[in-house]
Amino acid sequence: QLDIVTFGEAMAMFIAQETAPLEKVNHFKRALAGAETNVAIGLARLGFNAGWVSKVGNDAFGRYICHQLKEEQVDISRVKTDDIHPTGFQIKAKVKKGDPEVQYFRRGSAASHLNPSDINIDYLMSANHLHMTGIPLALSKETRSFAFEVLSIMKSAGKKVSFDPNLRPSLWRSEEEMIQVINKAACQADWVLPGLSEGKKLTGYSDPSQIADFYLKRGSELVVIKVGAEGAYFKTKNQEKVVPGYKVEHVADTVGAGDGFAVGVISGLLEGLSYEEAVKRGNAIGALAVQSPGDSEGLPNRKQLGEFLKDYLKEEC
Ligand code: KDG
Repeated sequence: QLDIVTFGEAMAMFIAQETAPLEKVNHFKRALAGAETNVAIGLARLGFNAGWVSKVGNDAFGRYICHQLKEEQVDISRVKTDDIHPTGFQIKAKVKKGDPEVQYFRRGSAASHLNPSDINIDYLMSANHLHMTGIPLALSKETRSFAFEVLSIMKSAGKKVSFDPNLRPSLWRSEEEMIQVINKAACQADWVLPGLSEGKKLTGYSDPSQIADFYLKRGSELVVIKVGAEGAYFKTKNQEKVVPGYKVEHVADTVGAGDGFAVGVISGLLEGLSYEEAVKRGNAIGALAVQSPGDSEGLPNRKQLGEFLKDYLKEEC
């Protein structure tokens, strides 16, 4: 039995160890990347049974990804090995401030060949919740069909769905297509978790309340909009609130913060926390995530989360 299932592409990631343009960097450290695997790892660290569905190549990167996920107790029993197509990878710059440059080497990867024939209904039905992001919608026609079919199967079975748009414009042919396809998925989700600039791009509104209304009117239960260091704004049919973020002394890397945020919100709601408490936990895990250079390194276990919140309360007094 799974608490949550997710799917998408994981990649080997090479993080620059020197602050320089990527073409000048000589030293990289290997880590794991993938928005959905970040969320699965974060939830597993908090004690949830999380399963991830995908394809990896029959190569060193594919074996590395599976090894890391097994170590993290993420269920990978439905991950297939593709003997023809390789595992994708990415390189990430080191920056003093702001978002680092990322270059992908993923076109035609094993994961981008995930298609509807890879769906195992029993496996999906064994999960209570689906978390998905907009990335698989961009990877290929096959992954897009896979994603929409999984979404429809889970919705028809009455399961809740969380959706993080995770806009990656470089993976799309056009902005119009990106907006149209992402919104088609987002509007079927129960919990929609965009960043503010993503929400603006997707809805055409700049006010968080109007962005939220766009999805609430189309059937979503909850919209949570990340507003960076300031925290997050959430809205439901009868409640709305800005939940302040946590102060972070040193930001090592902003990539992965949104996935940490999703871990907090999803875990909180699955545990029955109020919307506000769940968003607060999202802010806390987002704040922990930005303090480490890897995407998932900073995601806490229960003890680390408890300690962070305790220390923070002390500082506030
Ligand atoms: O959210 C973090 C992701 O951006 C990163 O892990 C890589 O999944 C990734 C992607 O496709 O950008």
